[in-house]
Amino acid sequence: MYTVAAEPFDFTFPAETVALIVIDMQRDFIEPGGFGETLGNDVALLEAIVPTTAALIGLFRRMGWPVIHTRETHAPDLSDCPPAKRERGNPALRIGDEGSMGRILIRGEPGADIIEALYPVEGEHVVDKPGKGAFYATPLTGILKDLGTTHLVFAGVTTEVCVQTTMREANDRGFHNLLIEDATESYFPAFKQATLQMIRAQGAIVGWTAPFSALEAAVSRGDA
Ligand code: TIU
Repeated sequence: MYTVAAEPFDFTFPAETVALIVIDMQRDFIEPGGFGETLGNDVALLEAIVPTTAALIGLFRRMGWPVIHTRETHAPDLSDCPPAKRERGNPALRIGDEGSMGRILIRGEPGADIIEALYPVEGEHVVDKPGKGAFYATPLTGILKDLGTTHLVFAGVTTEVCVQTTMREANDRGFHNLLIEDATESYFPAFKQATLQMIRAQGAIVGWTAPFSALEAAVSRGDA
């Protein structure tokens, strides 16, 4: 077992059954002109976590542990996008509209793809999800069952929306969850902090949180 100095207490995981889930590190959320910006957000904040997230992915690749990427996307005919989602708010552009990186959040469009710095490599699963949670209407449950996964490490955006929703889904499905604090970000710094606190409150009611350096240190100490 590896032991990570985490909050609210140590997170231990076995090498054989751990996997990393990187949530929605897509151009549409991180670069100007995409979904995140059309919702009225300053997308610049999110770029800051790219180096740490790249290092986290690199660690899993070096260890030979599974890396799963998710993308929030919809079919070109919007058949998997409920009107309630598309009509929400008063965005400059809605899901499916033509933006500067192609149609907003549509599978196959440049903006819907993962940013180049974190691009998946051969053999890594990429899960397209129509909702905020990565378990809803996706093959993720089967992928994790096939891998034998028991412990999940989380990164990605945004902390309080797709990351938190997916962690709660995972928690209800019996997984042990660790969120890497400096590999997740929100358009709202206060929401990120609140989410970290609510995840680990009440004795890790949803999961644990730790900085990437704590996971790195745990891996350096080795399996014990
Ligand atoms: N708007 C926002 O904060 N997030 C999303 O719409 N999707 C994800 O978090 N991926």
